[in-house]
Amino acid sequence: MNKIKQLTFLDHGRIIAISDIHGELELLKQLLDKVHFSTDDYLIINGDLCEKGDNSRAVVHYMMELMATNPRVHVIEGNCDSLIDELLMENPKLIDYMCARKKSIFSEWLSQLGYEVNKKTKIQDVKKLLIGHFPEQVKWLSELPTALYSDEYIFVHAGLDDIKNWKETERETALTMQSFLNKSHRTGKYVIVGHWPVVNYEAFLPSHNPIIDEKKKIIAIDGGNIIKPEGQLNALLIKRGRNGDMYSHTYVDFLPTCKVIEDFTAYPKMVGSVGYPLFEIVPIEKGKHFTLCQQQETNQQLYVKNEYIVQNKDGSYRTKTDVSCTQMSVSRGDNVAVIDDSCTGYTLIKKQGEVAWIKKEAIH
Ligand SMILES: [Mn+2]
Repeated sequence: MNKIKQLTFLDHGRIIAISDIHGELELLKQLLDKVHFSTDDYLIINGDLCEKGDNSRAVVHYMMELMATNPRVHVIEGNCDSLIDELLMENPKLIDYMCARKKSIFSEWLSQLGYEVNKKTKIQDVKKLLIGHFPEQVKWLSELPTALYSDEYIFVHAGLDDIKNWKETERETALTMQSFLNKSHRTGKYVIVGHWPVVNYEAFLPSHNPIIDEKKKIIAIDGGNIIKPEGQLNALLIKRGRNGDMYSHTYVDFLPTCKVIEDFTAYPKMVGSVGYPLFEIVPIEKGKHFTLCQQQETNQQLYVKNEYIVQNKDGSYRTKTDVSCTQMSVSRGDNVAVIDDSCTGYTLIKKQGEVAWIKKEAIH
């Protein structure tokens, strides 16, 4: 990669890292409010401002303004933002993408101009049009660094190769590498990444909260905003101090919340989850609400909510989507977010970023 920028952080104050906003301006604003973001803070946006959500254009505009007035605000590119290069390089495949993808900065720009693309549109014409109308935005997006680094941290969207000089990681790899937490690096610094929803990593209790791996020196912060229906936009908060940095986090999401009205004690054997991309399961014992299943690739035994089990054409089984197989104890007065209240007996909830089933009576 060649777009790399060096930063120096003061040894006091706060670094806020947010990734994978995907066009959700409202969530971004809510999150900045929630953490009381001020001009004393460093703010790093770890890529994927654009695509998949409703308002990529506005997120870009908002971040451009914030950066113009605050030297402590920095943005790096994600794979979704780097699509701007396909426009500049006149890649004809981008036309197909624009035709298929309505939730995209390109579609937003073009519809603002009242211009409609079809399969026969020439990429050269679209390039000319967009550069003509949105020159600053196009330039800003195309010049975003791939990585930022300081003495202590490296910020990159997806990951780095495990090589002597991390700067020799290909840009494509840095932007698209999958499940970096299952890999390693030898930079000696903490590497902070988004891109791969943390809930995809296997866990006892499925969670969208940032994962800090002290051994590997990796912090993964993608809360699955937009990509997962129960996902969230995370803020990693790094409190700088002379005796070392302290980490905490918070998040916002769109889920409705309610109060627990009756205590519920979880069945302790119900842990884990079925998640992307390991959806194949073999039912072992059907229960009234949950079926004990064996997850094919891992041989783990999990309790899958019956409504989430579907049969493939060849007669085998899988879950219809990611789903928690965990129960969680809750107490009267707890605040929980409701993810799925449509099943029998149990409701799927999120509490402090963690996703689990509770008895319906606990909230009804
Ligand atoms: Mn990404």
